[in-house]
Amino acid sequence: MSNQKICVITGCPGMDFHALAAILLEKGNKVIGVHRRSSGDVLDRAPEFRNRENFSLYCADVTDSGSMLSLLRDTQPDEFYNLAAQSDVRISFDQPQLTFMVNTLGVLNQLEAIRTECAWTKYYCALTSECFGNNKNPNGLRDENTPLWSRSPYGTSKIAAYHTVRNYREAYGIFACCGFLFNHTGVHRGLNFVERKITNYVGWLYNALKNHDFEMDHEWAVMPDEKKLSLGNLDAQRDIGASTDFCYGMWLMLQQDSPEDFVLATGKTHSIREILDAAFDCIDIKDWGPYVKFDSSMLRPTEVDVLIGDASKAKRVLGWEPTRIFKSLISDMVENDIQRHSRAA
Ligand code: F7E
Repeated sequence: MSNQKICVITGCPGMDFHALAAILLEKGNKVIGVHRRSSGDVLDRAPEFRNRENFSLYCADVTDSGSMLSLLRDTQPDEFYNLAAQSDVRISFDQPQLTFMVNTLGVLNQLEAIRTECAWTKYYCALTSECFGNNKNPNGLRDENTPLWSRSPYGTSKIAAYHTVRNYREAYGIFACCGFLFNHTGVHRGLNFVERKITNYVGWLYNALKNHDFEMDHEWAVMPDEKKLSLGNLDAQRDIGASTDFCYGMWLMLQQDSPEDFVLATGKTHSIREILDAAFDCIDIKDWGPYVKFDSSMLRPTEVDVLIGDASKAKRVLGWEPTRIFKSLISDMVENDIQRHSRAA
């Protein structure tokens, strides 16, 4: 009997989609990438999946219940990974309703479709460390037992999604579980997120300085204001792991005999200043001060100050551990962004 599974992933072609689809295909499964309607070519942002054996696309929107029903009816998946989200925390303050529609109603639509069309499907929902807000355990860490506290419409939408998943698990016996994922990143990270915004800038700066694209006096380090990197709160601290590691953790969650929720994190935290140090160091700039300016529009009305996760349950039950460390991750991203800007020049 074939072990090949049918796996649906929403949120194609986002960062985690890249890593998770690669893991699932590598294991010999069929992968269906669910994407929203768009006028462009979806696989322009994920060209490695073009014409790939066992990979196909399906156009559907998580906010449209009929479209989720059709998706489940047509594909009858063994595993369903929900990675679709309005995932930008700051934008969630500007677009709270959209955030709730995608992140919460979207989950409800998927679970209803599973309940009515194929109740045997194993379901994973991507949650977030934003669900814990500023709450922490006495040791300063957050784990699966830390009380939930939202500090943004994004956090609220994900907490509501958590309760929805839990209720479908308890009420209908659906294998539905959640991953409280702390920050994670990689070369496919969106340019709006702070660590990628920084590595993208450093990649651009490296090429601009090499090609003498603008006048700059190195001695006095006078950088034209419009060429500086605009950032908000540099004191926030985040627990940052690798997308590839975290996606492997998602897969492990669905290989278990019973559905449980897990925190995935590295257990270490880094301020935005440390991300700047690490990224600029890759191009031998020790003082990033002259290249960075403050932008108040990047501040949030309420912020989560310091995030550190405790993934000991994932280690104990799943055998999961992060393999990539912060500095090598940032250095890979800078290298990738240097190459990208060099090709674009
Ligand atoms: O902000 C500060 C900002 O937007 C990180 C998402 O994947 O991880 C991510 O959420 C920190 C915040 O990520 C800028 O104020 C300063 O304190 O990169 P971020 P996030 O809010 O931590 C969680 C786990 C998710 O689930 C989310 O989907 O950096 N910061 N200056 C800035 N942030 C941004 N974006 N841009 C700035 O210029």
